Amino acid sequence: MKIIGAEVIVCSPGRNFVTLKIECEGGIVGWGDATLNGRELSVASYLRDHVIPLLIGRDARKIEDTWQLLYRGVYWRRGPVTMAAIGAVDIALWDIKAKALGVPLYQLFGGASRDGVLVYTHATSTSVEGVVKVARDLMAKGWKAVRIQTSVPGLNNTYGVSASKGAYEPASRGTSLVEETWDSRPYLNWAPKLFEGVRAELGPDPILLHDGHHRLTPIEAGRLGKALEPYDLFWLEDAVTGELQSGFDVVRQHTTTPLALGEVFNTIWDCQHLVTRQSIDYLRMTPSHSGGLTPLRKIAAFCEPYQVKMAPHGPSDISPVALAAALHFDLAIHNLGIQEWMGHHDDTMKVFRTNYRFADGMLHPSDAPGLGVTFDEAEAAKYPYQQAYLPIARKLDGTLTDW
Ligand code: GCO
Ligand code: MG
Repeated sequence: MKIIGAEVIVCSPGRNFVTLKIECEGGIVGWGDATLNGRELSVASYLRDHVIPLLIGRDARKIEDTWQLLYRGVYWRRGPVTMAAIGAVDIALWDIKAKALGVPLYQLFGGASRDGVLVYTHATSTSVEGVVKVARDLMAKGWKAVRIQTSVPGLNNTYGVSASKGAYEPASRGTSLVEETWDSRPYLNWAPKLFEGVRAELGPDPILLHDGHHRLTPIEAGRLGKALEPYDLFWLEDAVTGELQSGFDVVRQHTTTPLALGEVFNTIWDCQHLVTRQSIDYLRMTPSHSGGLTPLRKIAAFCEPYQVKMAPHGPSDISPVALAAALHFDLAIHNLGIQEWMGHHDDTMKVFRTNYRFADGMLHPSDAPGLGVTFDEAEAAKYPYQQAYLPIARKLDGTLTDW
């Protein structure tokens, strides 16, 4: 099964996506997601200029060997651009293999370990009352798990809260950078009050999550986790940036609130200490940004004996192709925690046609052969790429800080 063609398609149906198409002898086509929010064209070039010339003529069935070639055979390893490019190739090759065998991809990973994948989505608002209303509406639609974010009194433009009405979308089009403000003190005082108010209204049953988006120091995160313990969070995500893996040992000493981390990680080397020290509970790595399903399955197996569960990142900047890849992975592995599913813009769903099934708070990737997602190239051509950037954050005195 020789690879006879590969193409990168950059489009912007609601937001930017970089999609890889790999075509084989016999006509089977596989799809991969190479989207890296705010740096899309760098991955497109990496694929077009450096990876695709190596793929043509290779046997599409040799997924492990191709992965090793693109990772080990380059000398310059790791990093978000490299790993997003390798991830797109790997996802597309798994799509091809499953299509060639006529099975949904999860069957190649040992079959389904569960009936469906528990998913969470986002409830955001400027107030406790507002976020409670959004969460209630979501639960009425069948959601069992909801991430709660609100504005922080005293801070402008907090992470996770839309400036305009509608779903939260962090990247903004054009070249002027959106600036958020950050100060840990008002946030640390606000977050426990927020969850006290939400639990008082929603009761003990709903699964509630929260994302700190890398902004606290380890000791601040320890204080927050401790203050949130009475409100039974499923997790506190990205309390501290992940580069300092031992920082999470400090957080862990101070709280039993479960900790999640890893949406910006690319390889097992980003989480090795965190996992073996058992200083996190959920690992947020996702196939597209982590070099694909081949390494992510190994990472899941590495996490299993340490009781760390996988919980792939699934915001709108993960395309429906990578989300489907994550769902097949989630359905099959033993140590699944939860899957994020933020949903996509209507225009995105005109380009990517999915067969997901949502019921009772769970999502199923479908039983169509392969990933179960098709990409409409003619429709994609209607939405040309638009430059977009993620926001930045500054402290109240103007110092640039982690967004
Ligand atoms: C999440 C994430 C996203 C990121 C986004 C950046 O938990 O869903 O934190 O909202 O900010 O993926 O591109
Ligand atoms: Mg996050």
